[in-house]
Amino acid sequence: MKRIVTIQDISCVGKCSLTVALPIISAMGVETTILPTAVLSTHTQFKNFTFHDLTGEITPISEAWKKEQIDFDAIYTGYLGSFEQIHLMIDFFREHKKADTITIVDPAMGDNGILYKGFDVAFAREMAKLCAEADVILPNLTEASYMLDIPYVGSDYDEDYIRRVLKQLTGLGAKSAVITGVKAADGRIGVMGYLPDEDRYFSYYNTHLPVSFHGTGDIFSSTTVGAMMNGLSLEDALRVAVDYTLECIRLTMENENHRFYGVDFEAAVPYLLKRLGKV
Ligand code: PXL
Repeated sequence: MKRIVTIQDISCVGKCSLTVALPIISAMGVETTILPTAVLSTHTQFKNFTFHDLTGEITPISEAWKKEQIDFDAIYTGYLGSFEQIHLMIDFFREHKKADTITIVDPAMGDNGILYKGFDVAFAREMAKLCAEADVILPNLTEASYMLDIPYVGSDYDEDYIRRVLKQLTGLGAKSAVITGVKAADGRIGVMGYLPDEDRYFSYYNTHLPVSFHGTGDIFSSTTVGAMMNGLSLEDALRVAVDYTLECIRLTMENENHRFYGVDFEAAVPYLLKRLGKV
């Protein structure tokens, strides 16, 4: 069984970061070890939340794993809370990346042109340094724009524009880049990616439901990681992630009593497993 480690916060209530990565990647038949970077009562989109930083735990845990010779087929980082945590992730990659370990960075920092509470332009520039070290990076256009220090263009773009941004992203050093939440000219939504080694762009879109839920970026990234660990290429894994995320949103909309803070990803797990041919 493949083993990955995902490094992000635990938002106890909120259906994001580790509380979606752990169940989704595990359900896909991949051992999912975690390195929690902070414990919050909820994610930061709630009015009241607590935040307990766990930065001091990262190096001791990493060193203990090294002594135990625990290694990983993939290292997947998500929401990080400080400059120091970004630097520790760069160290973690150097310590734990074997020749065949895939590193995936979701620079979860913002959406719709706005950075989440507590982040600024300087943080985004620092996150770009972690992206430089990664095999795969999964920003949305907001995060990409902040990391590259270019204006956020909203919905006012075409595929050519996204191709230019992707090229700039791989220029940072990442081995491949993907932009999530890309809107196609025909109204669908999905991803565009660039593989510099092959000098090849790709895209994949599906239905755009006109709603927005928190945590869908984390569901998307987790699914991409899990699908790659099931042997899919990045491009094929992204197709599964687009379709599963859509299914999560679709089922959430069908549920009159859905939570306001996240999607019913649990209800769509059977779809995901069928899609991977596991059931
Ligand atoms: O889904 C991204 C995310 C993860 N973790 C925390 C967050 C957010 C987005 O706001 O607040 C704590």
